Amino acid sequence: MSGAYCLSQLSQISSTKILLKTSKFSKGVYVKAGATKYPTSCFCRNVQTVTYGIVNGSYVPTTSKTQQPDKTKDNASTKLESVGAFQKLPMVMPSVDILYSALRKAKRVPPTKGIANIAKRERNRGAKQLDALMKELAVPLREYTENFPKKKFLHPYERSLIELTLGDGNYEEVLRNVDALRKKVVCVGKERASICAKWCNSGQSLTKRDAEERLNEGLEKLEEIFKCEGKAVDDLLNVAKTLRAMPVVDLETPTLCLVGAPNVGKSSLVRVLSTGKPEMLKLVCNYPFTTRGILMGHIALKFQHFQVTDTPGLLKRCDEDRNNLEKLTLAVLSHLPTAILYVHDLTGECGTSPSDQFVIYKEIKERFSDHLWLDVVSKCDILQESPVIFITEDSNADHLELARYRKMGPEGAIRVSVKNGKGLEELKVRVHELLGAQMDRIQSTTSDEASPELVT
Ligand SMILES: Nc1nc2c(ncn2[C@@H]2O[C@H](COP(=O)(O)OP(=O)(O)O)[C@@H](O)[C@H]2O)c(=O)[nH]1
Ligand SMILES: [Mg+2]
Repeated sequence: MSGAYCLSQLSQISSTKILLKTSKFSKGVYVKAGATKYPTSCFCRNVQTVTYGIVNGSYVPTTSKTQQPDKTKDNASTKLESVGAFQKLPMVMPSVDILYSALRKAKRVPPTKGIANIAKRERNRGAKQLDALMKELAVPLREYTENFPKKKFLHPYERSLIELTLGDGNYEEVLRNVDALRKKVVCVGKERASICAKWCNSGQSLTKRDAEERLNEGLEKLEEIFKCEGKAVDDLLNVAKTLRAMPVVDLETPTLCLVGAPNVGKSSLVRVLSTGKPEMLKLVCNYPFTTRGILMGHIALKFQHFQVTDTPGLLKRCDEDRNNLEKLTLAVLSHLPTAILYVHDLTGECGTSPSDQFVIYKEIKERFSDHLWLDVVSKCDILQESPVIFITEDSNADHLELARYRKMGPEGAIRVSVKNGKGLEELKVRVHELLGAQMDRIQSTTSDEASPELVT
């Protein structure tokens, strides 16, 4: 293994790995869902947290103690992965490393023993070396295409992450390109090996020199193909790196998710609430964003472990106009069982007017009303007595609820400041209560599904 390869592999290991845990649950279970039976097994995975089945049209976590052989590998359109699939992606070698390692190995392949005739021995050596090169190049590519999960089998949260960060269809396209390269390598490799193995050409038997030439031509051809089209593998390597760096949420650990407009103080609060230093998870959005980060922290309280994370800020606009970072926030809230800490900045500092924040808040609250919820008004150290009204707004059009929101935030909201510490103790207590309630929810869901009706 080359040094370059080792380094590149190391760089692909994400810090978020620590969030994964080995599952106690088995896989490959059939859950009876109404009249329809859906297999929920997951392919090629031995680490799993919660599997998802489709029950009455929605994703429901399923667990079981029995095991079913994985007979449904190819036809299970309803097989769904648990979260954490990105941390289990195969390590991808850079294309140059695959190529040079394959060339080195192929060139060491000796001819079959006991061939006395020199020309024949050379032909045999050439054919074997070309065959070996073809295999050394094709095998890793096959492993990648087989072991990168099919998007449709992923947990909906991770499917959204793929679409939002790589762009719609790009994940599949990269895998298709890798497979096309593999097919080409196999086709050309076989063809060149058989040309090399031929003992004659137009009635003239091939000499040792002819065989050597054919071997070199074959090696060069395969090398050329791999050099020209190896970009597919490097694209896959980048895809793997990007996906491994994605925020991972363990579905069995209660998670507090901070939501609100941009710059309202979400990340600052994640830092305050985290015990230990939160990790910065880079969101490498190639289409069309540059690198952004999301803070992910952990809360250890009274022997319990919780997760806390912020989300990209939401603006006042309709879903069609939302950028991918905003869509990511919605994906987190739609697909993950998180408790929400909604942050309101009524100071006008964040750039989104309180009335716009009110509109966003109302929409999100309505949409995700089933989530456990806590509201905070941030930056109370600089909060003025008189409500902030942006010049562009018509304050006469205010209704009572908005006027109240501008002044106090939503009913029951806690006022906090990370600058002077006000309200933080109360916030921590309330957050702990909220996460405790979230834990109860998770446990009751798990025990509800601990004994699903099994169909064998
Ligand atoms: N005065 C004051 N500024 C704050 C407070 N919390 C956050 N900020 C500032 O508000 C800005 C945005 O904060 P940040 O946590 O990055 O917001 P996010 O975009 O919602 O994650 C930063 O400049 C913070 O220093 C606070 O309690 N008081
Ligand atoms: Mg932030």
